[in-house]
Amino acid sequence: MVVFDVLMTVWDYFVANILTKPAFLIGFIVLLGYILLKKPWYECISGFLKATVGYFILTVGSGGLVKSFRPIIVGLKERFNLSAVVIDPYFGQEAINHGIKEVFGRSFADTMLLLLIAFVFNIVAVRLKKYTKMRAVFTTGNVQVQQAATAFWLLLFCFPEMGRIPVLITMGVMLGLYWAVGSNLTVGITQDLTEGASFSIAHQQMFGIYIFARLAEKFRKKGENASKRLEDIELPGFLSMFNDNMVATSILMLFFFGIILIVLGPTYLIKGGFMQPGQSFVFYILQTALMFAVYLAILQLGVRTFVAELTESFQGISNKLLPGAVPGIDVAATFAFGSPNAVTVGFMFGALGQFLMILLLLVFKSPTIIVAGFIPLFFDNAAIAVFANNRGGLKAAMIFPFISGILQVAGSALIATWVGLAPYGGYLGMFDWATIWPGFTVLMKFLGYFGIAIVVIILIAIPQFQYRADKEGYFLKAEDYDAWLELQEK
Ligand code: ASC
Repeated sequence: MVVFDVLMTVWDYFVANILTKPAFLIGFIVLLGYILLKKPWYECISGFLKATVGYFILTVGSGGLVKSFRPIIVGLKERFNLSAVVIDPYFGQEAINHGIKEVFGRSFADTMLLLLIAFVFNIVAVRLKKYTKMRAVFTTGNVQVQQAATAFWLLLFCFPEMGRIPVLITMGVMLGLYWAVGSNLTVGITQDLTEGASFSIAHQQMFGIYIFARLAEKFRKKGENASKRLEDIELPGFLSMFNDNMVATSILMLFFFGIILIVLGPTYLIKGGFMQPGQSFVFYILQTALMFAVYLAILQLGVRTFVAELTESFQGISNKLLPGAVPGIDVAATFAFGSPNAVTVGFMFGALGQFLMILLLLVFKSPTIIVAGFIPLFFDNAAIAVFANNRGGLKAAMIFPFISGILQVAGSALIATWVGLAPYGGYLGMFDWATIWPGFTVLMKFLGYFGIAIVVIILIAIPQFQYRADKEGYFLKAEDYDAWLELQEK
């Protein structure tokens, strides 16, 4: 028992300081990779520092966006005293923390243990990739915690009597598989987008990205009439100012947040501590909107800082420890690839879809009203647009985020109402959690343990189908993108 306690203490320390802090996790992965490549010690240290600093820069960018724009959008709820569910991962987690005791008489103290099971499970699955066909390790610990909380609620909703250990095992298997299979799904399309940067996505919309990326290909195949990619479009005349990403982002955000801020009004903004008393409202709006472009630029700088290190060093790991593996990282990393304007387009069309669906909920007097949250609006839909643009061009980059916006709201309203989370005011709301996971929940609720088995079988089967679709290129694409390109030319 003493040995177990010591091990758990070590693990808790690792989870709290490294596993749930992706900057350090990626830093240490780079360090380990360089050590395995037998690089001189000073290059190992440099690599560790550049990867960690770069990832922290990414976090400053994405965290700045979240901190500045989340309260503004949520402000709509407070300003108009709506009793509504905010779709946002942090609100979702709060709602679960509040409700879980009242509704199920439980609390979930086993997050650390769950992450242990799932992380080990993921690594073993990749080590056995000959059989599992799984190629990616999920490293974005901050979102794993939010997902664990949500999955815990969904599971208890289906199996209220399930004991502590069975819950832990079921969630370990289901979440571990979702992480391994989801990040594996995005390996090929991310290699295409980044031209072989050797990472994949580990976040909350991996299935969504994959489905829309594949659907986007339909737009490409139409020869002459193919939809152009954003980066290939040169706008004429005054519109040419939109060719510049910083200018385009600033103008569109000024428009978007300008409207919201005017609706909120200076009185609310001053009371809420957003605006200083005596500050010019016009310049407050201007500065707020322009900060969007600022944080986006920071985010992209961060990605550029760490990606090269990660690509090179991971060869050490994929040569020696986990053959042919790639790391799954935060979806924000994709915003530095493809057309930067796709990010803005995705955000805008996602917002259009979400607002339309919210309007429909109001019109049809839905028992649950949704308030759009910044994180699903931005990180899901911008990423979907980046991939859709890369594989299908501009039209795809407009249509799919729009559809995603509709699904995020409709799916979240349905699931949050059904499982009883709505009264607590929040739901995770990211694409997979508004579509795929509600689907899993239906299976489990109506088929019981048999439903769990079906979910597990579906997840295990997905990489097998991917592999069978391209036996020759499947592993090569993750291991050596240039060699894969050559294979395609043949
Ligand atoms: C999330 C979440 C965040 C952001 C971040 C994006 O889902 O909880 O803090 O997205 O990971 O970079």
